[in-house]
Amino acid sequence: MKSIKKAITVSQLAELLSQRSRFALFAHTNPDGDTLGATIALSLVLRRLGKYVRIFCDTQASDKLRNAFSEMTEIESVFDGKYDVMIAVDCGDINRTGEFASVYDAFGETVTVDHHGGEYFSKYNLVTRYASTCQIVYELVKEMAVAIDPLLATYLYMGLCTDTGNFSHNNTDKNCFLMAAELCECGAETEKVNRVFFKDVTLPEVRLLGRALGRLRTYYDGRLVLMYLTQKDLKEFDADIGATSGIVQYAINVDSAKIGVMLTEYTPNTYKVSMRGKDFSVREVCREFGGGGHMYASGCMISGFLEDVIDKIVRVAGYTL
Ligand SMILES: [Mn+2]
Repeated sequence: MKSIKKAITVSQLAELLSQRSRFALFAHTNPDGDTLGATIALSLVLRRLGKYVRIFCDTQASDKLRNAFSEMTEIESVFDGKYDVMIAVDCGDINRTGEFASVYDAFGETVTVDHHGGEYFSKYNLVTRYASTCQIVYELVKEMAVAIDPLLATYLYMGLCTDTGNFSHNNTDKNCFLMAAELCECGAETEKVNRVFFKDVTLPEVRLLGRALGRLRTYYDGRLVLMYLTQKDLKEFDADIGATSGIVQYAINVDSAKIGVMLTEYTPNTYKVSMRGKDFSVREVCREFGGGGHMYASGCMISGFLEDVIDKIVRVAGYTL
């Protein structure tokens, strides 16, 4: 256990980085655009300064991402090497470092760079409540007076654009647009980032979406919108469960919907349930089934025959709808 855990400023981090030479960076488990963008951006900055850097993440980025952004293929899933400093990027708690949590926790010189604002778990903590961790790395880049080339600009843009839902969530403020403007000027590949993260779908994904939409059901005058997919569907389109992740959004996007529900058969007769709420907290509904999550985005697992599972969800949601 580390004894002191303290907050540091951007300039203190810049100084610390300049004094050390070997760095292990950690992106969070099931990496998103922000952790990947911020971690790789930080690695580019450190290497530009002549430092030795390796990046670890216990989950590989998707084929789609690795094909589009070659730097992502350098991310390692097995820990190795000797370092002066370990940095957890975009991790709100130590469990976000996944399989590296014990290695990380046992090390003395650790730094968190994050925007979630959880409890400090590193020796040094640069935690700012921005929309994305990439904004903190951007400040660091400014502080260290590193020139922003198109590659660095692209990775900084990646986290900014994905954690703001392509500049549409309510965390999007003037500073997000100002940063985006400068990154554009520096040659960020904004169109490519936008396409890969927000537009590209695989054939199995779009076929599953079609199947789910064809089965759309509504309850309570359209306030509950529900869809489902079975293991048979997944097999038919040669898809894994990850290919269904965006589908629930189509349910909640229906203008009358307060709750959007997507059921996917995970193992025979056990359903992974994703819920989205609109001005309505779905967390309580999921808690009834032993799940949880955020107010407007929650999930749970329910076992049973499909129609029984649907009946249960409709009944429980109906208490408060
Ligand atoms: Mn983030």
